[in-house]
Amino acid sequence: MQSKNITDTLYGKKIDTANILNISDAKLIRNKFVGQKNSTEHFSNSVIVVTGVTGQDGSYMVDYLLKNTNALIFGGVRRLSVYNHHNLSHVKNDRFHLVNFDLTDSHAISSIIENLKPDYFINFAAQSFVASSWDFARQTWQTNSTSVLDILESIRHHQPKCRFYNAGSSEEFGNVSYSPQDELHPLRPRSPYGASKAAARQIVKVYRESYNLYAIQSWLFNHEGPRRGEEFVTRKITKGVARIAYCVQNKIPFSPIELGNVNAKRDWSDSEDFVECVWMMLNQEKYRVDFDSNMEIQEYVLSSNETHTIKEFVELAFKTAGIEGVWHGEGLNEEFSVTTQSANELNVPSSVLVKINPNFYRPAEVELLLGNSSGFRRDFDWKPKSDFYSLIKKMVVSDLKDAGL
Ligand code: NAP
Ligand code: G4F
Repeated sequence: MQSKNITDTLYGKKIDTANILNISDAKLIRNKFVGQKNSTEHFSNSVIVVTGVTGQDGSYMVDYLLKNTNALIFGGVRRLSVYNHHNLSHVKNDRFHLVNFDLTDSHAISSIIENLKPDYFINFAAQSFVASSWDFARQTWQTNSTSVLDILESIRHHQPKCRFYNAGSSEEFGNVSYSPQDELHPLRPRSPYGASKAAARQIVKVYRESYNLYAIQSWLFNHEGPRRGEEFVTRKITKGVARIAYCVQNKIPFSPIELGNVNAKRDWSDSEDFVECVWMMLNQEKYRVDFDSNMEIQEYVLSSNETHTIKEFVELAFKTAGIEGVWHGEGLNEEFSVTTQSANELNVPSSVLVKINPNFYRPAEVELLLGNSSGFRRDFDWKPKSDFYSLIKKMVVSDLKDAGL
């Protein structure tokens, strides 16, 4: 009984499966909303299905849509044994509902599209962790590729006017042949994950061209934020920094953060910037500054147009928490330790902040990613609000706050 109570109130919120609608109840809400529709414009009073809403991008997308549209939004969530809705716990709005939905169940996909007849289907659900894609290659393929085909088939049969967005990845470029990578760069994936997104890209294109669907997949370079999953390198670092900062403040000895390839380079943006771009891409006639009605809809690269090593991220994250460090050693013996000056000032109980653990190396690595999003920035007259420095600060400050600092 005791353990049930603890699980039920994990993250201070009760699990309430009654809040997750079955498809019949969702359909009633949808029909009532559509009955009250007061505009015929595609992007007004829309019905939108967003998948992956418990994750980073899906939850930010919901925030964006609730703030910037008058749409009715259904967030697809799969049944799990333990509550995992903490990225959504702040959302209280009559225009947002959760529906039971597993991407690997083609009947569920079909039922959602047939019954809810969405104007938009925004697919952020995926097996999104590259490192796990070697361990679960088939499940990655099923979730990231086959399911996309299932969604397209359902849209074509039941709701061909539905606009479909699928989250593609810079991992599709993989072993890059030139930098920066733009929309013309060849697909050279290095992981089952990258291959699954490249396959999805091809089928989205085929359905767009064969059936004249508004179906697109952008190339998203890495994007982060305080809601980022804790196994991805940025959040692993900022969580680790907060843990160590807490130990330093309370004079508790600490263990270092353990990382793999710290020389890899990534092009990092803010997830909150990108969800806005996704909505703009789905409404090109409204947001493209150069739009004319003969134009084909386009797929775009989204990136910061800067690349940084994992090492740089580490240095800045610790610096933001007031801890200065320095790299020394090579290969597996490389370490990031508190500088002598910082050690004296802070009177730290341990000195090694980061060490290398080869278990975090991958069977094949993408060493460098650097995007060129000038196409999107030009066509939509858009620029990001966040940069590398403000992103790190936002993530570290959030994790320090969670640690009570
Ligand atoms: P994320 O935080 O890992 O979220 C993934 C979401 O997918 C979670 O809500 C997860 O639900 C859901 N999901 C996984 N399998 C599912 C299934 N079988 N049925 C229903 N839902 C399922 O990922 P993210 O960072 O927000 O990324 C969103 C999308 O963008 C993904 O497609 C990812 O591949 C792509 N992308 C991300 C980045 C990036 O840097 N963030 C870059 C390029 C592309 P649970 O909570 O139940 O696990
Ligand atoms: O944070 P990561 O796990 O992200 P990765 O592999 O770049 O994938 C993310 O971005 C893709 C877009 O390019 C998305 F499509 C994908 O869904 C995901 O969101 O790793 C970043 C880099 C890699 O080079 C990795 O080898 O960091 C390196 N790294 C070094 N040590 C580590 C670690 N990565 C993780 N996760 N954990 C480490 O300890």
